Amino acid sequence: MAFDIKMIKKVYQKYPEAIAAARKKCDKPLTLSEKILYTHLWDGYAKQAYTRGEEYVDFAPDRVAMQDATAQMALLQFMQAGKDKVAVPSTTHADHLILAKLGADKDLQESLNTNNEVFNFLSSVCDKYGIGFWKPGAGIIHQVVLENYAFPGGMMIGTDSHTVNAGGLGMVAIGVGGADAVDVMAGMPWELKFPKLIGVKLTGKLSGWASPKDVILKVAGILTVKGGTGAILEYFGEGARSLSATGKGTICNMGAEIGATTSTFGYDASMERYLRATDRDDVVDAANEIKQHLTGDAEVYENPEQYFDEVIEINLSELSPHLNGPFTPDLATPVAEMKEKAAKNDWPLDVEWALIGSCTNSSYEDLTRAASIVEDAVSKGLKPKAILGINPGSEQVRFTAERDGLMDSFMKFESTKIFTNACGPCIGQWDREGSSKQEKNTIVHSFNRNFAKRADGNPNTHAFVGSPEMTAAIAISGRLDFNPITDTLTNENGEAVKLAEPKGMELPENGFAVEDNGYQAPAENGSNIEVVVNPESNRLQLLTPFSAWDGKNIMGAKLLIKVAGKCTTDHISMAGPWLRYRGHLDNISNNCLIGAVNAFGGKTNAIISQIDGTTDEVPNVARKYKEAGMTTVVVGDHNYGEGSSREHAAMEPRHLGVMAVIVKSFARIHETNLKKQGMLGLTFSNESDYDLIKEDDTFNFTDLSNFSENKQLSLEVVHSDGNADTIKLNHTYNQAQIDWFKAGSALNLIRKQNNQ
Ligand code: MIC
Ligand code: SF4
Repeated sequence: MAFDIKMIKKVYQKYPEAIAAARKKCDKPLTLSEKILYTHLWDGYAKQAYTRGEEYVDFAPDRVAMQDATAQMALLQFMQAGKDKVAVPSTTHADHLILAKLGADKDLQESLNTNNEVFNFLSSVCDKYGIGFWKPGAGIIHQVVLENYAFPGGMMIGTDSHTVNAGGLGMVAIGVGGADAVDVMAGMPWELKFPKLIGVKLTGKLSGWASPKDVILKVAGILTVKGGTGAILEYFGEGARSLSATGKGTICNMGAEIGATTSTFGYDASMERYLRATDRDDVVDAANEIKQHLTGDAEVYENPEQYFDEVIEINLSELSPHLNGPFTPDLATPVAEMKEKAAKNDWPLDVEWALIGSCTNSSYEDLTRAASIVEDAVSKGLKPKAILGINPGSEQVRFTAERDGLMDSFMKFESTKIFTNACGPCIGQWDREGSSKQEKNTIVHSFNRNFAKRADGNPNTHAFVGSPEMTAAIAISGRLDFNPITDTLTNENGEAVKLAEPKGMELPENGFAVEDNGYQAPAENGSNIEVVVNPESNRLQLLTPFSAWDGKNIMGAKLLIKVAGKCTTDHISMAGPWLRYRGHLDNISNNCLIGAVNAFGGKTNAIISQIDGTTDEVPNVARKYKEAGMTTVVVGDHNYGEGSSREHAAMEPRHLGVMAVIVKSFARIHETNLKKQGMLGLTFSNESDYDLIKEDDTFNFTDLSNFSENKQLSLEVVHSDGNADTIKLNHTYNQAQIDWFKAGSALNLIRKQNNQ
């Protein structure tokens, strides 16, 4: 039986009438995305049609998911909201904090020792407030959600950008910051700008080495890291139906890498198969009753150009394997072109590590396809040149894979390392030998992100993203430019052999199995449970509310840093070793913007303090300004805050006295996180004004006291020679969001409302 089946049935019960109301107002055939959005309006059935990409709308998501690294801050905020219990089914998953080093068992035990305080905190908060807790080792949040909670036509939010993975089961699942999760858990509406819609028509059928991962690697190449911003990608067509549900999950998962709000697929037989295999016949039965509502209307898919804002078409039969990277997930290269491109760009060709796993590609099907490559290589007398590392997605996948001999297959390579069912190297939780040497090197993995320093902390590690089967093939060849379709390898007997095409199994023949799935149900009544946070703790710190705006124009602000080029959330608040401070705002603020490149001088973590002219690390300078009672601003380039949902990237600058972040453009989640934390997230009206900003400028927000919806703000930039430029700044704040700014944060408002 599925978790929360009553809630799912209730959602489905509403569907026919809610969709009828939406049809009436929209007066046109509906896409799947619209159906899900209009059935989840906070105010009940549709009373109007919304303008995509423009209007803010209140929604009522069905559930919330959080992972350990973001849940700490989300739950610390929820504890301040004054509620006894969460208003919708919610779960927390312990997956990010486990370091990959020696192998699954030892690493898990070590992680339990080092993170004990945090795991106990999460476990007791969950117990108290009615939140399901998936213990360390249970698996990666998105794989566990897909296996247990995702349902066609549902809407969920999660404090992780790859929450979008649940689109593989036909959900609208959206990544958010913790403060958004607090809204929903506190029983309040959740606001989102009504997304634009991009239709992706998939024709043909995958074959040979091409995999679902290659679909999204190709889409990323087409749309780039910001091409999906503010949009839902809806996949359809015969090609879509030919993909497995977990394959669909892979495609939706990496939609985060193109900035998409989310991605989704219509309900089909693959989803039915997956739901049944994961013991959810009850969901299938309920879904089948309203089947026609759980996919887009036929007219939409016949004439997509009329109903989507943009349409992309991909013929799966023509798709070839890709490797994307280095340093950005949208730099797509078909493997057939890698030889030439790698040589031209001087990318190191020798590969030391090939890693399979992450929420993107750690399903049973993924492991079977990769294992088939390993088996083939062994049978042909090939030995791997690179080390193969594997993180299974969940305990259920691991247990079943072990039962079915897949782990034995991987272990036929002596050097293989099986790590815990967790994020591991994907988020820098990897104790890679020798990585401190800063050597230029290449790794290949089946993850989704490959930003600089992300996997092993070494800025010179060139990480490339590929499918699990390509990753396995590269582990064997040890070469980045290996093309398994055309190239041969030399085996132990000196013979030239070719790898066979991967073979996989969508679902385990004998069904999934697991002994202990690692789930901990919350207490029925948590009122007596005490959540203790030690005031001396290094890891956890209760939050002190940010102060409210004094209503005056901000005058005399200084530049903290003008960032040049790519600035992801990994640059703003690095993960890896810093994950340990995710529950302690003051301590984690010591990583604030340390990865961002200073536009003056091109270095990271070296800026000049305008107080005393000394060069110091970003957090130190920020603390000096704060101590001196001076406000600061951050200036940045395009797609600022791309990547993670971590609100630390907004809270840290806020904590250190930054009041405004002014950039050419924002990534969606980060922009909202800034607003939620009571900051000004602004964009240059004229992009080239970025070039006007000098290191020792002073900033005056001259009309902030009239901050209002749809009205630009003016910024006076006073240069050290006394000259000044007045420039215009755009913003996307609506009235409610302006109220967050005035209150000092969205949470301050909630608290106020609860105390009334
Ligand atoms: C990531 O993949 O970057 C993370 C780590 O999962 C983040 C969340 C976090 O920073 O904790 C994400 O994707 O949102
Ligand atoms: Fe974990 Fe990596 Fe997935 Fe983020 S992308 S949730 S770090 S596995």
